[in-house]
Amino acid sequence: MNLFNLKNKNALITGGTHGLGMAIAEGLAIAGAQLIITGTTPVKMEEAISYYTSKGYQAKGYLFDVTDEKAAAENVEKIVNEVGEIHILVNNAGIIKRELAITMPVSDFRKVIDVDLVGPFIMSQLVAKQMIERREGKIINICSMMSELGRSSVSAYAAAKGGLKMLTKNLATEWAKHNIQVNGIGPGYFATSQTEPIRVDGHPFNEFIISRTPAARWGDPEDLAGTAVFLASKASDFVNGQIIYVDGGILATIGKPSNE
Ligand code: GCO
Ligand code: CA
Repeated sequence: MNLFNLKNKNALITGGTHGLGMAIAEGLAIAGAQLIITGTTPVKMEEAISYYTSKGYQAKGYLFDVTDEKAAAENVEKIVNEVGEIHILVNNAGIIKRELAITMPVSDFRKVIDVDLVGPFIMSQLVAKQMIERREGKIINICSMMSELGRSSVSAYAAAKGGLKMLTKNLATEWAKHNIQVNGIGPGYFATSQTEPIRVDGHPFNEFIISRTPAARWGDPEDLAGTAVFLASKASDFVNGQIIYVDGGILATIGKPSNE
């Protein structure tokens, strides 16, 4: 099906060295895209690139911090020279700090906002400049359940991810006329290293998530690939500013009593 084909497209995935970013990158590669992976940890980058290459995907890695606007600008320029124009940008890189608001150091709050919200702004601005010239582009922001819901101990993350949802709508508003589609994916609770501390068997949070999710399981990172391909492809050319929640139904329901 032509609509979902990503042949000859270059896709940049921030934080595509592990977790959800890696599963999204793999989905895009299977649809035909060339991968540009950014990250900050050399060892993880090496492992990721050799994984992608072993699978037969084309992948090149760039080490820089998305919150460093100078490094980001230099690297985007380098990428365009070495790989070519960026057709698809996935703002996936993110961090979380689980601390109660009453005692959370302001510096931690700022750090989360910087990585999860300012980083996507910096990358979108840089990449959109060439997308506007080409009159074509796809930007996908990785949002969260916390784009819609609060949870004790994740105030900075929720503020950043709620902000990222609104940034998505605003960028879509400004850039739709240039044929750039800016949308978001809101993953529910997925089995990744980020959720590992709260996912252990017997941990009350593990049971809570399974009972709170109509699909009655944690998401598998591969569950995101189809939505990522859709939002990266021609199939979504008139979809602007939407957040698609891939959450096993969490946001669809009020939940159920524990005896049900
Ligand atoms: C948490 C989780 C979440 C998830 C995810 C949910 O502590 O509640 O880590 O924040 O990572 O983003 O959509
Ligand atoms: Ca799997």
